[in-house]
Order: sequence, then structure tokens, then C-alpha cells
Amino acid sequence: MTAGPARTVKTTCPYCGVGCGVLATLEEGGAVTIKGDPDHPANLGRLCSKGSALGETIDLDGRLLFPEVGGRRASWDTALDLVASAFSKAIAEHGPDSVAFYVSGQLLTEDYYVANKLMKGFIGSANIDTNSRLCMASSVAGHRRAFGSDTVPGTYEDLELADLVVLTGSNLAWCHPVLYQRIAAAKAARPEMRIVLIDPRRTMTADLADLYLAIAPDGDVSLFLGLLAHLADNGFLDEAYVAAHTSGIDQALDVARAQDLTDLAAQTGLDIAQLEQFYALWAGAEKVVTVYSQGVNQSSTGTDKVNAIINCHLATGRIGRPGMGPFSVTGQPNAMGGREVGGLANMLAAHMEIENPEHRDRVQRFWKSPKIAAKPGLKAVDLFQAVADGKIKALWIMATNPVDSMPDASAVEAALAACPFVVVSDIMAETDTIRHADVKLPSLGWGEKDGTVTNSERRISRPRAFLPAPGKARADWWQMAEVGKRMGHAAAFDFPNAASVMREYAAQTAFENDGARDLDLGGIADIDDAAYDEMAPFQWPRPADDGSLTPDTRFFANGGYFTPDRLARFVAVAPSRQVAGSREYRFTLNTGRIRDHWHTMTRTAKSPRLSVHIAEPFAEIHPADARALGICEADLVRVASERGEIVVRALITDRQQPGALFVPMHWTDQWASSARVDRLVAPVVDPVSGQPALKNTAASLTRFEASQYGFAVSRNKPLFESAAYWAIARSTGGWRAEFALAEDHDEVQPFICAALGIDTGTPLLSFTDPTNGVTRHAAFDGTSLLGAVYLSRQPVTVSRSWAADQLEQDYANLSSRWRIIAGRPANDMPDKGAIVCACMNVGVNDIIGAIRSGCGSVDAVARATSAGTNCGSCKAEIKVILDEHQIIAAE
Ligand SMILES: Nc1nc2c(c(=O)[nH]1)N[C@H]1C(S)=C(S)[C@@H](COP(=O)(O)OP(=O)(O)OC[C@H]3O[C@@H](n4cnc5c(=O)[nH]c(N)nc54)[C@H](O)[C@@H]3O)O[C@H]1N2
Ligand SMILES: Nc1nc2c(c(=O)[nH]1)N[C@H]1C(S)=C(S)[C@@H](COP(=O)(O)OP(=O)(O)OC[C@H]3O[C@@H](n4cnc5c(=O)[nH]c(N)nc54)[C@H](O)[C@@H]3O)O[C@H]1N2
Ligand code: SF4
Ligand SMILES: [Mo]
Repeated sequence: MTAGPARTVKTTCPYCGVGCGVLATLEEGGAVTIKGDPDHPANLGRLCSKGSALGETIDLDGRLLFPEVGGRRASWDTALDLVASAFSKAIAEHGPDSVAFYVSGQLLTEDYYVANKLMKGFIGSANIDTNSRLCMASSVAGHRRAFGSDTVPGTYEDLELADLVVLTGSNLAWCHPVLYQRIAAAKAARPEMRIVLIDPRRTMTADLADLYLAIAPDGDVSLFLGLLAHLADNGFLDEAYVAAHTSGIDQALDVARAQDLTDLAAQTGLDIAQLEQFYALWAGAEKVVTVYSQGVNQSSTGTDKVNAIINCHLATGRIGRPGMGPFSVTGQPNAMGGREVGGLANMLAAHMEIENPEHRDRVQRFWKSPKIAAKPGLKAVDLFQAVADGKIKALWIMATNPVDSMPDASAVEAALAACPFVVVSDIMAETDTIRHADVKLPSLGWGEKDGTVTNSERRISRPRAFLPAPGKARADWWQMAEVGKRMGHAAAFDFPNAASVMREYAAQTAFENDGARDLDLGGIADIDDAAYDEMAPFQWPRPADDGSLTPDTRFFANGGYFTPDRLARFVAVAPSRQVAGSREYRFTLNTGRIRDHWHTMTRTAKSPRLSVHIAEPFAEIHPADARALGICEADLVRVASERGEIVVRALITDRQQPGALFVPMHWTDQWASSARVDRLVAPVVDPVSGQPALKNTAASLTRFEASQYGFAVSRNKPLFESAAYWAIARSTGGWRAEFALAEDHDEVQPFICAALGIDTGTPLLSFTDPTNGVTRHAAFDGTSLLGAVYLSRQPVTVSRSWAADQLEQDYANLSSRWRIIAGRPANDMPDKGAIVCACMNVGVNDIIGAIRSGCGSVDAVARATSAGTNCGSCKAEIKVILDEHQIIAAE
């Protein structure tokens, strides 16, 4: 990296949709330090564990730095000419619908705008869809059904102003940690504030909840239908608001009233007392925000869930006023921006509708384009089906990893393998998707690229470059624009920089916008390059004629919906359907996220800090199910569906419900032998939004019989070709690995050396405990440890954090080496246990020690150990440890 005087740049975190402001300082000498931006309205200086560790993820290790064609390095000209000619040829021979783009909510608005323009206006097809289909499509569809537009009415401040925050299908503590912290701070200041969590799993978010409802999978529609009926039957409707600003309440109420509390209890898995408690809380708090995320969206009834929630807010007029409203929190940093520019196959640019001929005409005139897509394009699941069917001849994937993240992922992988021409633009050289690319295009990553993103509260911020472009990497918008030019549209794609793209896009939002469209950025349509560079975060709308530049940031308090009659629509949604299990697949497989990893781990897995919290893939299992199936803590389990199977670690916990499993979506073939959970997930979609039901797949569970279990730490990247199970993770001195063997090896030495990536002949220090068959092997190089392998008939019990730390200790003293094969610290070196606080490297044993020595609160533990004093993302876990150990102490 470049040397020079230290320089601090204001930028935006590239992970979740909270959209935190970051101060990135490039120090003299090239190191990067990361801090929360105290001036950014989304986070006011806070960051979570992922944001705090950004500095550990920007090295060039594993980056794709040069274009490649057919696996060989190529010039940009060669690669781009080939992409343009392959797309043009497919279009000429098979029509515009024979090509497709599959893009991402992690693109910047400028990237997204150019991709959408090229596909919908110049190729003339709407076959551009995005991973937001897997993420926000049901919210978009629900908003459009109710409001006539994809508008998020509220702002983050509402979460702090509310008297009641209902979180449904959202693990805010881990997935939107800074919003969670904002709510926690508001509740600490105003303890009368109430929080309800609705989730089949008692996640860490429950720590903040006054009421936790362990809803049955997909019970949400029924729960909110019951709420609507309760509100109507107990005098809580805002008759004036309903009459003035909405339509269709009678039909919605008819359906809602069709169930009584007994039906609702059966459909939601909750008891009547819990339902009544929730309904009374909701009815009694005027300032109520209902926050929802993937437990709502990723369902075969996702759009209905969204409308069931919105109906309750419309019925009470609790929308668009401070502290009130339905709030869909977006997942990716620019999920919102992508929706704005029309990145979904069924949307047009700038919140215009593809089905509307006037809108199509307007967009075409604005672009002066030869064509305009005449009908919606293929949505993600159908798009990959069309690839599999041979209908798509050329596909460009940008900033997403569908071989890991799409349902029925093996079919997606097979489709890519069979597709005649696949282009992948990514920052990494090896992903499960890019291995199927004919052309690989190296993109600029976070810290290297410039543009804008829109967060969950419609706030537009600037990610800014502070690092030089590595190798030949180029911006995603530039790649798309160059192909547009090479396909014969030189003028339309002549963008000198990101600012010029933003100007055009902002002008488009204002073009013939007489107030009938919510999205209006006319106020920045003429922004010059310098002002764009300096642009401070702001919320849309920002129309040109808005003198104050701070218009009301909430929508709909006084109606003004974007439907033809300007009235909001109640949607008469019916109760949720039950998903059928079978005798063979009797578990409900739920999937989602963990605190410290991001999606397919291409960036977060680079960080040792982020890799220690949870270092291998797992399945959460209820103790009763584990007992019935003979599964013990730390065993390996096989989770299977009709489509495939995976092998992961058993995590037995009563936070899970009986009959349900939870497996994280993160582990790919790059990090584990067989943990890609989307291979199991059926491609069932919501009929309205096309969003896949990623949280509810029928699955089976069995114990995985291993002949030996193993754990290793290694300076080199470990390799376990002959292991039945493995999962690797970075640690500060190198790597750590969990593995298991189906059968014993005849010869151990070659296996150990291969696993540690060292010469087969390297001498090993070995020890076998004859009483229990535990064997331990270590290899040294001069004064330090090269690696150690622990093998056992039972899951290995060595302290992981201690063993990983040994890669950085001095082992010049031969007599100290016994500790490695003894697998335990010397008396003067306490074992931290599993790491809870990734920022300050504090383990569970440190925390228990502090509790035993008298710390009675999270703050006291923090003072004693420094756990939770940086980003605070682990505070909920500290609380759980505290609760458990205080109870024991009290007994
Ligand atoms: N650490 C971390 N943070 C992230 C991400 C990440 O990869 N890692 N990704 C970002 C992205 S793109 C997204 S979309 C968001 C997602 O953020 P969230 O939606 O909060 O995360 P998930 O873990 O996918 O799912 C949330 C919860 O839905 C619950 N759930 C499952 N089925 C149901 C149901 O039928 N009803 C209800 N009420 N709940 C149900 C699950 O048990 C789970 O706890 O996170 C963003 N933030
Ligand atoms: N089972 C299950 N499956 C799920 C989900 C679930 O909850 N359960 N959640 C779904 C959701 S909500 C989402 S959002 C998706 C996410 O799934 P993906 O989008 O597939 O996951 P990512 O790992 O974020 O993929 C981003 C890719 O872009 C690359 N990249 C990073 N920065 C850049 C850049 O600037 N330019 C380019 N060109 N590439 C870049 C990364 O290296 C990575 O390969 O997963 C979905 N799949
Ligand atoms: S909450 Fe964390 S991941 Fe999300 S934007 Fe803020 S720092 Fe980034
Ligand atoms: Mo997402």
C-alpha cells in the first residue's frame, strides 16, 4: 500500500443496510485504522464487530487482480470485446431475452444504474435480476400493493421514539447491530419502552425483549390477522385516517375475523394468553414500530406477511408520524439503491413501473434508447431455471455468489456449468461461482471505489476510495459501460466518472415527476464533481425546488399514497398455509446469519477476529430432538432434504424449538467440506414477489458416525482431502481446522503432514494416550510451532483459542513443547475459552472468572475484562453468560 502522511476519509460500511458512516485512516506506512463516524446520522460513531474489523479484510490476499478469459490472464480490451460480442451474438441469434444479468444489492447505485440502463433500455430485455430477490422482494411487493410504490415510510429515529418496538423475523442484535444498540440505548434512557421479539428461535435479540413469542414457522400472517381483528373489535381503529386515506378495510376485516383465538393459537403455535398479551400491548401503544426482515420476507407467504403487518398500521393510522410505522430493514448496504434504480426484473428505473406504458415511454424518452423492455424479466429462481433449460445463452453475474446463496444451489451450479457463456465480476479469485466463469472481471472493492448507497431509512451516503486500485481492477459501472459502448451505444454509456452517472440518474428521478412518484432526487441532478465528492449523507426525497434541502423525511402521515386514487390499499390476506413435512423429512430447516460473518464469507473470513466467534458450520438442535436421535453436544450431524445433504456440528440448545433446525447460510466449499445449506433448500417462491422461502424446508437429521474427530492449528493453509468432514478458519498466527475421519488411516504421518501443508518427512512430536486413544502430533520449525493435530474417538476437547495462540508463541525451549501435545496451557497461562468479544479477544472463561469474582452486570464485566467495550455486539452474549452463572452461584 502507498506510504505518505496519514489521511482520513469519510466513507460507508459495505456490510449491512444500517449504512454506518466510517472514518478510514490510511496511516503513514500503509496501515488502515477504522472508526465509526460520529457525524453520520445512521450510527453517530458506533460500529459493530464487522464494521470495526474492516481493516482486516482489505489485504490483497486472494484478490482477482486481472481479467481472465478461459482461465488465462487477458487485457481489458480482449475481455470486454469478447463479452460485448458474445452478448451481441446471442441477442442477434436468439433475441434479447436470451441474455441476462444477475446483480447484487452490494453494487453501488451508479453500478446498478448502468447495468439496468444497458439491459432494459439498450438490450431491450428486463432479464436483470438481483440477489435482492432473495432478500427484499416481498417487502417491495408488499409496499407496492399497499402504498402503490416501494416506499419505506419511516426513519431510524422512529425506533428510538417508539413506545413499543415489535421485531418480527429479525435478529437485529446480530444482523443490524447498530440499530439494536440504538434501541438498547433508547430503552435504557426510557425503561418504560417495550420490545417484543417474534422468532421461532430465541436469538440474542431476545436479550432486549420484554415479550418473546416463539412463533411457529410462518405463523406471522395469522398473528397479524388476529391483531387486525383485535384492533377493530376493541375500538382501536383510526376511523378518520381509514376513511380519508385508505381503501378496502372491510374485505381485510372479513378475512381477519374469520379466525377465533383458538384457530390463531393453532396457526401460530402460541397460547391464547400470549396472543392476548401481544394484542393488548400493540393496541395500547400509539407509538409502535413493527420492524421486520428475513423471517418475514423469505417465505412462501412473505408478501402476505408484509401486508398483514402494514394493514395494522394503516388501520390505526400509525404510519409516517414520529415513532410509528411498519419498518422493513434492508439487508445489504445498497438493497435500497438497487430498488430505486430499478434493479429488479419487475421494476423500471426510478420507481417507475414496467407494466405501465406511460412509464416505459417516459424512461425510453429520457434515455433516448432504441428500445425499452416491454414486459417484466425473469426473477432469480426462474432466471437460473432458464439458464438450466438452455434458454439463456449469455449471463453476467456481478457482486453475488449464487452457487452458494440461491435455493437448490446444486441445480444453480449445474446450470452455470452448462451455460454457453458466463461472465463473473468479483473481487475474489476463488469463489464457488467464479469457478464456472468463462470470463472473470476484477472489480474494485470497498475502499477502492466511489459512489453512493442508500440505507434502510432512505439515506444516501458516499462510499469513498482511500486505497489505490489494485492490479487491473476496475469499477463495476465502468465494466458495464464499456460493454455498452462496445455493443454500439457509445454516447449513452459515455460516463467519465461515478459523479456523471449519479447526475443522470438523479435527473431521471425528477424527469416528468409531478409529485406522483415518491423518489425525486432532482436537488442533486446538477451536482458537480467536487460537490459529489463532498456530499454529506441525506435522506430522499430531495426535489429540486426544495429550498431547505431538509424536506419531511417521513411519508404518509397525511396520506398521499402513490396509488392512482392516492389511497393506501388494505390487502385481504388469508391465513398462512402450513408447509407439509413428511415422515422422512420431519424437521423444519431454518437458515440465516451469525454475528461475525457476512454471507458467503469472501471478506469476513479473512479476519481472524471475525472468525473466532463461531469457527465452523453448525445446526441448532433442541435438546429433546438430540436426545431422541442419540446426538451429543459437539457431535457431527447430517442434515438432509430431498435435494442433498450437508455435514455440520451439532449445537444443542433450548433456544431452538423441538422439530426445528437452524443452519447458517455462510459456509461455502472454500471453508468447509460440505456445508452449503442452500443445496438443501427447495426453490419454492412467494407467488407474488418471487422471493424464495429460505427459512422453511423439510429436512431430516441424523448423527454422523465418525471414526475419529480432529482439531488442528497450522501456519499453512490446512488441506484435508481424505477427511469426511472439515472446516477451516483464519486465526492470528495462521489457521485452525475442525475435521473428522470416516475411517482410521493406516499411516498417520502422511495425513498429518498433508493436513498441515508441510513435507511428508517432517519430524513430528507425537503422543498417544493409551487410556483413551487420544493422539496428538506437533511439528516445529526452529523456534516456533508449524502446526499441531489432535485426534480422538470423541469430539476433541482441547482449548481452541489456546491452541491457536500457540502459533505465535516462542517454542525455542524444547522442554516447553510438551504443552502442545499435552493440549493444555501451563499453569501460569489461563485458557480464555471460546472467544465472546472478538474486538478485545475476551473468552468465555475470562467472563466467567469476572462473574465469579463478583461482577454482577454487563458493565461490571466490561470494566473487569474490557469485553464489549469496543463495538458492543457481544453484550447480549455476556448477559446470557451472566444470567447462567449467576443462577448457578445463587443455588
Ligand atoms: N452478521 C451479519 N449481518 C447481516 C448479514 C450477514 O450476512 N451477517 N446480512 C445482511 C442481509 S443481506 C440481510 S437480508 C439481513 C438479514 O437479517 P435478519 O433477517 O435479521 O437475519 P436472518 O438470520 O436471515 O433471519 C432473521 C430471523 O428470522 C427468523 N425466522 C425464521 N422463520 C421465521 C418465521 O416464520 N417467522 C418469524 N417471525 N421469524 C422467522 C430466524 O429464526 C432468524 O432468527 O442481515 C444483514 N446483516
Ligand atoms: N439459505 C439461505 N440462503 C440465503 C439467505 C438466507 O437467509 N438463507 N439470504 C439471502 C440473502 S438475504 C442475500 S442478500 C443473499 C446474499 O448472497 P450473495 O450475494 O451470494 O453473498 P455475498 O457473499 O455477499 O456475495 C457477494 C459477492 O460479491 C463479491 N464482491 C464484494 N465486493 C464486490 C464489489 O465491489 N464488486 C463486485 N463485482 N463483487 C464484489 C464478493 O467477493 C462475493 O463473491 O443470500 C441469500 N441466500
Ligand atoms: S451495523 Fe455493522 S455491518 Fe451494519 S453498517 Fe453498521 S458497522 Fe456495518
Ligand atoms: Mo439480504
